[in-house]
Amino acid sequence: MTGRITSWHPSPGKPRYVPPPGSVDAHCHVFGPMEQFPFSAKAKYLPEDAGAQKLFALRDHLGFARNVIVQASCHGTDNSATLDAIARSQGMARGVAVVDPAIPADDLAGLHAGGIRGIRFNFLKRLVDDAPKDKFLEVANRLPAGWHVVIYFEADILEEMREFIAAIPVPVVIDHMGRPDVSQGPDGPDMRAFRKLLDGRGDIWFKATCPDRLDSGGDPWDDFVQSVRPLVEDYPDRVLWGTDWPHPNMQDTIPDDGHLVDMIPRIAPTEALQRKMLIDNPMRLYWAD
Ligand code: 0GY
Repeated sequence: MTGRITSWHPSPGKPRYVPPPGSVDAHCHVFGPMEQFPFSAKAKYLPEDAGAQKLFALRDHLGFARNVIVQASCHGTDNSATLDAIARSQGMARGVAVVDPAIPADDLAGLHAGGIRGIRFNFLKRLVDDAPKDKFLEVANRLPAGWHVVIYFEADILEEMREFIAAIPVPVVIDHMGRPDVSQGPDGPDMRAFRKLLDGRGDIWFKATCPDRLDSGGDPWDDFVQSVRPLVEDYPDRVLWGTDWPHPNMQDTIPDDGHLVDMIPRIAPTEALQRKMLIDNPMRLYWAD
């Protein structure tokens, strides 16, 4: 692997859009610091440190109140950096872990005590070596009460994911809507297939995230807005939003986080929708207790 990479904006702009008080950035990560929390030997990228203090400074700068920290693949199944960030948040962060499917029940309970409320199954071949569906299902069947599963996959494998997703016994959150091709528009095949997935179960949620990953047209991400806004409007109780900071692997097209926030009213055009997406929905999933 080559040197460490920086994938986040050095000085994101102040957004014009002001999120309602109590808003949750429901998809972000921490990297390191490496000296304290070394990266996994299996990591597919080696980022510069982007720890809790930087994340909380960004949260405040953007006008958010809370974070959901998703364990990034570069830390493998060692969730220490994520747990440390949650512990430093004074109750304002919760997390999603990545675990060895053979994890003992006591360790799951320990993660719960540390603020974890879900586990993530990553199916991106460029990020992980394997994604054993049978083992994933086994651990999904013995999660602590109130937890959910987060799944990251790309649109080209959605069809082969249907049976697996149907067998998951807890709510399911799909990262970045399963990465549809947003240039197809809201009625294109990718969005239609994704809607079919949502229509099959009332407890599948999605993150309306990562225009920078999904829209090759770039900022201000008009294709993303055009494709995603109808989805947010049609499934208002199942949508989450997040910055994706520090934007793993986006070193070539680093988004300005202020601009990401300014996109919120374009995909959730009413105050009621914004409240659901930024507060009510993530609070239900991550701070139910
Ligand atoms: C994301 C997307 C990516 C990376 C990871 O765990 C990760 O390393 O999730 C990606 O490279 O597409 O959600 O942060």
